[in-house]
Amino acid sequence: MESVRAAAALLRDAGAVVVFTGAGMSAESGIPTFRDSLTGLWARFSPEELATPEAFEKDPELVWSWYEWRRAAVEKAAPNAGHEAVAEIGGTLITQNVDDLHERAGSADPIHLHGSLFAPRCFDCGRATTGAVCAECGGRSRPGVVWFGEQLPAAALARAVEAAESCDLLITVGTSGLVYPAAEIPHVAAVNGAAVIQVNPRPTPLDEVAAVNLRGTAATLLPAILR
Ligand code: BV8
Repeated sequence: MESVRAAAALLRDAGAVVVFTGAGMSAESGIPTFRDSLTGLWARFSPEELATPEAFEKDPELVWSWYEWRRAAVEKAAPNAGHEAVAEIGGTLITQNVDDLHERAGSADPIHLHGSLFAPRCFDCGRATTGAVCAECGGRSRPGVVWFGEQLPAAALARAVEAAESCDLLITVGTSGLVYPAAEIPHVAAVNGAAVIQVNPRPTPLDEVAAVNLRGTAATLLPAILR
C-alpha cells in the first residue's frame, strides 16, 4: 500500500523519532478503549464519570473496583504486535495509556502522561502506597492515574513536550486526539517541523496534521511500516 511505503521511508530517513500512543494501541490486546462504551457491570457509567477525584471522594470503593477490574484485565492481557513494533522502532515513547503493555513488549522508558494502574499513591500526600492507607500520613490510597480535572505530572509533560519539539518524525497511534493537554503533543511536533504519521482505523482531529494517514490498526500497520 502506497502510504505504508511512504511511512516506511519517513521512518527510515528520520533522525529523532517520537511514538505517541493512546488506548487504541491496546485494543488488539483485548483492552477496551475509552471511546468504546463501557460494557458489563460498568455499562451504566462513563469513564469521565469514574475517572475523577470527585467520583473517588464520593465512592472510593466503586472507583477502586473499576481500577482493580482494569488492572486485572491488563495482567491477563498480552502485548500485541503493535506494542512489539513500537519497541523495535525505539526513539522516545510517549503514552496516554495507564497499562504496562509497552514495558512488557520491551519499550525501555515510556513517558506515562496519565500515570499507571500499577502505581497507587496517597490521595492526600501523593507518596507511593502499598496498602489501603498511606504509611506516611494515614491518607487513603488511590489509583496512580491522572483523573479528569487533575494536572498531568509536570516532569513527564515537560519531557514529552521537549521530545515533540525536537523530533523529525512523530508517529501517533490509537488516539482520538481529544484529551488535553496530551492531545497537544502531535501538534507541537508538527509546528516544529516534524512529519506526523497517524495510525488509526477512524478519522480524528489529527488527520489535518498527518503527512501520512494510515487507516488501520496498530497490530497490522506498525509491523508493516517496519518490513
Ligand atoms: C487537565 C487516566 C486541567 C485515567 C485519563 C473542554 C475542552 C478541552 C479540554 C477540556 C474540556 N473540558 C475539560 C477539559 C480538560 C480535560 C479534557 O481534555 N477533557 C476532554 C474529554 C474534552 N483534560 C483533563 O482534565 C486533564 N487535566 O486538563 O487539568 C487543570 C488545569 C489547571 C489546574 C488543574 C487542572 C487530564 C486528562 C487525563 C484524564 N485521564 N486517563 C484512566 O485511565 O482511568 S485520559 C483517558 O482518556 C486515557 O488515558 C486516554 O488518554 C484518554 C482517551 O483518549 P485515547 O487514548 O485517545 O482513547 P480513545 O478511546 O479516546 O480513542 C481510541 C482511539 O483508538 C480511537 O480514535 C479509535 O479509532 C482508535 N482505535 C481503536 N482500535 C484501534 C485504534 N487505533 C489503532 N489500532 C486499533 N486496533
